[in-house]
Amino acid sequence: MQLLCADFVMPLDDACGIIQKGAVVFEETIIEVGRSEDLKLKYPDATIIETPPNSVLLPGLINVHTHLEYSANTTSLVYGDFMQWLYSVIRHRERISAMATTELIASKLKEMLHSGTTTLGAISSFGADLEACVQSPQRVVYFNEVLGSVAYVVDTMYTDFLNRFEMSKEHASLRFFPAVAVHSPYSTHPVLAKKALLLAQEEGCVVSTHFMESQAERQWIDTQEGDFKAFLSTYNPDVKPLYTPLEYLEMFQNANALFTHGVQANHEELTLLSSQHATLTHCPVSNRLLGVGKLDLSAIQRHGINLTLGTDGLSSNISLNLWDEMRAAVLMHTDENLVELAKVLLHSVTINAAKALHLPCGSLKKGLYADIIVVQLPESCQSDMIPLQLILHTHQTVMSFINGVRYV
Ligand code: MCF
Ligand code: FE
Repeated sequence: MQLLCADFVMPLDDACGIIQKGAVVFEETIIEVGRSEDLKLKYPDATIIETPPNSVLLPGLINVHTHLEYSANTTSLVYGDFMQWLYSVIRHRERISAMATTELIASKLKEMLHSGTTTLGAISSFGADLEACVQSPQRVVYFNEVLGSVAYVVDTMYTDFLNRFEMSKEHASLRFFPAVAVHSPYSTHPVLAKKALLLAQEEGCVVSTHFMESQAERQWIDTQEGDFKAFLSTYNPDVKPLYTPLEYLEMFQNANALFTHGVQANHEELTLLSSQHATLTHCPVSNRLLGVGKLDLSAIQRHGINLTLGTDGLSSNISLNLWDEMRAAVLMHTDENLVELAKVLLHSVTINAAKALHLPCGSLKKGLYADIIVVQLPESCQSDMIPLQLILHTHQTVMSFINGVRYV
């Protein structure tokens, strides 16, 4: 049994408080959270771990949306316009993904762990990230992606997806969760999407999808016109949108689903997402680099939608560090109250993310996995400013525990 003390503890449970001179007692799971003075008396046999001054204990961070197979990208892809980016992905993906070896992906996972990410959602297009994900100490929800918009490819694409899903299932554990990703409404044929969603339901796994990311996607689905027409016509000359937006969303009504981006989603779609208890994943840096606009965060909150944060892959980011992502969000959402936004963001990478992924972690609370990080503020700090100052100043953790085991 270990007793970890710090100047501040942020449990990030429903109560939202901060405990000064606090501590967490844990083995593989959390036994108790409270004032360190009280817990030292109550658990005299626990091994005490002290932390440096101005340290803050938090639940390990959860990055619900990344594409590790694109980790070798730095400067190959075209930024600033979604369609130009998509064309560049298609041009370069074979070369980029071949460079993303297990070793490279493992090194990115290690960097993520050092920055405090103890759980992640990995969108896997090819299965090339399986070994690195299985071997990493982090909890991984492994989203096997399915896509293919043309009817005649449905069988081949489903078979390939099913093979990858079955391979990932062989590694299922308390650290590794096979799951399903349906790529998007513009790229995934309804037959393919429905089969994959049925499988997710039978297997009891969570589902991820990209939805309403770009203006081009909005225009295509609403008017059958715009840049997607030319793009999709190369695969099928008389191509039409595969769904209305509501038809697409309704397919997910019985799924535990995470919808990524939603920058171009309208009131009607957000209302439906809310009624389906869906999660929205915000990827602010990716949105900026792909030129798709800025998510209306207050609309997401007004609709009561569970908000999570993702870095997306290095295909549309320069960092997989969630502190970098939260910093970007704080600086980007200029209309939001700064201090309140910082709290919202910390919830989005902890309790909200655990809820979305259906995992018993994401808060410092009795009974949950002891996935705990220690971060250090450079100097003392007024307690109501801690969430904001942490986001502004943190890059790495001082310590990271997963399942009660120390990795950093
Ligand atoms: O989230 C970003 C932007 N939107 C869509 N897809 C991707 C993103 N990052 C990587 N992708 C992948 C996606 O998984 O790019 C491919 C898919 O395999 C695009 S479709 C050829
Ligand atoms: Fe993505």
